[in-house]
Amino acid sequence: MKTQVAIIGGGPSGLLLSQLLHTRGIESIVLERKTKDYVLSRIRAGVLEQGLVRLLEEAGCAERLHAEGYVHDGTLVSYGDEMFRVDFTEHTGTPVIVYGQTEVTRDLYAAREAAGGIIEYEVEDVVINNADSDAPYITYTVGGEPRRVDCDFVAGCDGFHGISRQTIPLDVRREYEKVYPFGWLGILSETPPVNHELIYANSTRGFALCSMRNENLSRYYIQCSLSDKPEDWTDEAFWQELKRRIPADQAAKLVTGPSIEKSIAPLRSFVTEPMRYGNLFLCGDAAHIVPPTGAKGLNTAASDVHYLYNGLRAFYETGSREGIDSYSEKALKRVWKAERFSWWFSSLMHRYPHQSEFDLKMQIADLEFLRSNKAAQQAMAENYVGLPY
Ligand code: FAS
Ligand code: PHB
Repeated sequence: MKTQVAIIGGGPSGLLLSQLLHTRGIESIVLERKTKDYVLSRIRAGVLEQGLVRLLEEAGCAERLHAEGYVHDGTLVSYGDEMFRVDFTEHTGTPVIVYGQTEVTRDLYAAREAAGGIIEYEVEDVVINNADSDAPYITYTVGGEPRRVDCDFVAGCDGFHGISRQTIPLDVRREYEKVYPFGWLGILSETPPVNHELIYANSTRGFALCSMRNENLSRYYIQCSLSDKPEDWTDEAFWQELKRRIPADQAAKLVTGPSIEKSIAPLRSFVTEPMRYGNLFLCGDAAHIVPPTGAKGLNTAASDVHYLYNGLRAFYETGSREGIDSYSEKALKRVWKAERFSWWFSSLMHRYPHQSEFDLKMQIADLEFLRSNKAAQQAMAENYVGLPY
């Protein structure tokens, strides 16, 4: 097969790029390792920045998002029984939209299928050949049958465990990583959310987050040990622990119920530089990872896609290489700001082993400052709703 852009990975990055390219008549093929159902079974992000919303509108995939998504003008932050609100719209004029990544991915699959987009599922043995040439090609197998796609460009959208990043030679790649000494145990329950806005909770027992997907589907997280397994936690134990980490008045109204999904996500900050090697461009989790505290994972994948889409569009429409040549530098500038915010918010809200009494006092002082200072709230709000592309 021959195409203009070969995209490895059928998650939100790869699908959004493919759909945006399609709107400009640029051909692509998406190669996905799993089945569509498997991809849609993953429970991931829940908060969308306006930048991602605008990209989905440009891709013609925002109708359900606007019909079913929830506009959130702010968030709640608690510490012990204290709680305050950071008003995004007051400080930035911009809200966020609460709409699950699963639904974003579902909408993107539907759009690609409606447009006759080529998506190959259950691909294996994917290899990017001649990435640093003008004639890269992908070899892979489906059901043991060898396949090949010749292309102009390759978009590596295959996530943290994909092969694209590994294609960049070690003497070219520089990697930066911070692994956090805890994970997030998350559950999904068919219960009404405890509050109509998210609650980020710092407690002496560890971090907790109260989120939602709709008025009868809630998403909750508690910081847990890296040695924990989901099966170590009964639903009852989870609910009891969550109640001990959020303010008493919120715990009193928490509606509990059976979990329909329970998983543990490890937390890391990770960036690989550069995000380009010849005609291979890395997007999203293939290039960077953030702790989900600041809801930046999916949203930073979106800004990568924005830069790469516009670079490829300029190349095919005008012959200009400026956008693709500046892709890595432009994307990384915003990636590192998202890394900083995610690291800062994680440091503020979690309990770390070996924290001294002084360290804990500094956390509370930081929270009190955020509670009382307009400039501090503005800075947090600007990062949370999404810095400019
Ligand atoms: P993805 O990992 O979503 O997609 C990559 C795709 O490539 C996958 O479908 C995979 O099957 C495929 N693939 C991998 N290797 C391949 C190969 N060799 N060949 C072909 N295909 C291949 N972000 C938030 O903002 N909030 C959250 O709460 C949150 N929770 C998360 C929980 C977990 C467990 C994880 C792993 C991530 C979480 N994230 C969260 C971040 C997440 O939302 C990512 O930022 C987002 O999925 C990025 O999208 P992609 O870059 O498309 O990568
Ligand atoms: C979620 O709803 O899954 C969610 C929301 C905000 C975050 C992380 C996860 O910061």
